Amino acid sequence: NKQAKWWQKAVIYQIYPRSFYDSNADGIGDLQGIIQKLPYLQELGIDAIWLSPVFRSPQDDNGYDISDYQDIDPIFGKLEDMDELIAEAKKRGIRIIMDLVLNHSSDEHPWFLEAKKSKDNPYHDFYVWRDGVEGKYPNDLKAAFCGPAWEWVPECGQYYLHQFSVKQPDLNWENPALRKAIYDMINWWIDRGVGGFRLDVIDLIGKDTDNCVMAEGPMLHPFIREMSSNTFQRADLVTVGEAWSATPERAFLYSNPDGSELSMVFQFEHMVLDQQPGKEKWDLAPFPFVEFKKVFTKWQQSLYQKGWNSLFLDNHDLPRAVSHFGNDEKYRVESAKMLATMIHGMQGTPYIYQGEELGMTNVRFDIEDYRDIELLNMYKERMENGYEEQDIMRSIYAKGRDNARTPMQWDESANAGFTAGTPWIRCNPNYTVINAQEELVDQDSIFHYYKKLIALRKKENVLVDGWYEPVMEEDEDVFAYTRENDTEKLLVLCNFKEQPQTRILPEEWKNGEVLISNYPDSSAGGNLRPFEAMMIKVR
Ligand code: TEU
Ligand code: CA
Repeated sequence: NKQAKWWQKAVIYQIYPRSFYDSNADGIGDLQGIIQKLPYLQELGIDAIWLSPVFRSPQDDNGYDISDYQDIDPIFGKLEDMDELIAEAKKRGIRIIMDLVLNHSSDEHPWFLEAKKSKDNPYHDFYVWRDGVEGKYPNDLKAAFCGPAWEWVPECGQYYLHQFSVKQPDLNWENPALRKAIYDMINWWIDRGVGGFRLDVIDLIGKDTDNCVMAEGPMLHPFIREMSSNTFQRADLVTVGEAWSATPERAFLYSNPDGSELSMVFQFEHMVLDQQPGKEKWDLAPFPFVEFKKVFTKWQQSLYQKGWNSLFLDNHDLPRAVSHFGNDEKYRVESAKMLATMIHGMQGTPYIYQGEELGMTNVRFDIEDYRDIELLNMYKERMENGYEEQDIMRSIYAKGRDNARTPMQWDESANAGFTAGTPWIRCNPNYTVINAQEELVDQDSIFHYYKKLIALRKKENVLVDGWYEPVMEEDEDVFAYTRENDTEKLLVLCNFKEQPQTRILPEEWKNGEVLISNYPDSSAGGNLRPFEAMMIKVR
């Protein structure tokens, strides 16, 4: 039997640093703040922290616009703070995963400042340029944050490509000198002791610009393999690529067990089902529950022994899991635990997004209180295009990225105990009832439930290596599946609805041992209360 890799048994916690904990009262979370909260994370039992970008950045897109990959932004601290975080986390058995944004840099990166001076500048070719005349774009490509993906630079008489904001010019991976500079930078971080990397929109780096192919371009996998062999393979790291376009077939390459590319990718098929096909995430559609289950089945079964899944229901770009898929009012606690059971029972590496372990919820602000560039650009564009304001706001409440970016709710004191100053974004007013302090003392809290789930993953091998088989896949209310290896078999049973359910379950389950459940007296009798969930060991 092949030995599992450390990251196949790990649970990873994502921190969005500016919203986690502010140590110096400037209203922005920082590295010293994370260091102070390490005991909390150790208590939860996680193995690694994925840190959203803390590199030097003008913060146009909250750090996903990097102007120096080898320094820390002063709002977060200094390089020494980063070294201290790596060392302090290590003492607690926690590795630090950094978030590399390699598809684009900031327009304030020294490379771009040089590149835009002239066509002959040695750095010009670090970015993607096309000749043209002002006012006539090279093609119709649109930027993710609204408007055309091209920006005119008079000094060069050329346009540069930016798939995200104007301040995020795309890097030109075709240029070997750029690739070498990136590999050197990655190795510099590996030598500083990081535990791995999350690779932002990695599916975009192999683009074929002239044919408007951005995702999964022809050079994508050759570039990843070259990067991996020059960097990641030097150490026992975890690497996770963000790949919105991934299919299982692609994931075989990305997460090939031979280690030639990455450890795993984030794919988003389960996250985009409740939007209108071919439209934007703001164009809401009903949530197709049966389809949702089938997407999980497809990924669970296809990647079995051929790759590795990332398991998640939220992150810094997505709505809060309990608001998105559960019930964030009457059954908030039950449904948050139910969702956790569903995702932590699967094969792959589970990711917990900060505050998910508390059941933090979406927020409803007035437009002035939002901060996210994507959301604000969309609001402006749709207002100009004559959309109804209330429809725009409904989309923002459902899908806006700031839902996930309100400050971590530590306690019931002012500003949720996140800062002694004025927070960069308002807190969710429900922090007086939803906060870490309350949940740490309450043994039945969502926090303690996550703690148990994490501990269970360390104990039950079948959670790591078992085959996934769906049960009652066409059922409109219940999400059920089994996990099975040579010696063990587990049943995961989740009621996704607030209505009680009765199902006839196979005899062999009825005498199983309830390993964990979100009601004090669950049994596999086939009666499920609102959002009831359990894991049962059948043998
Ligand atoms: O997100 C990738 C991405 O495609 C996003 O635009 C995504 O579609 C959107 O946020 C969903 O609402 C990554 C980062 O996770 C995101 O925070 C960055 O803004 C983006 O890349 C650019 O670096
Ligand atoms: Ca601060």
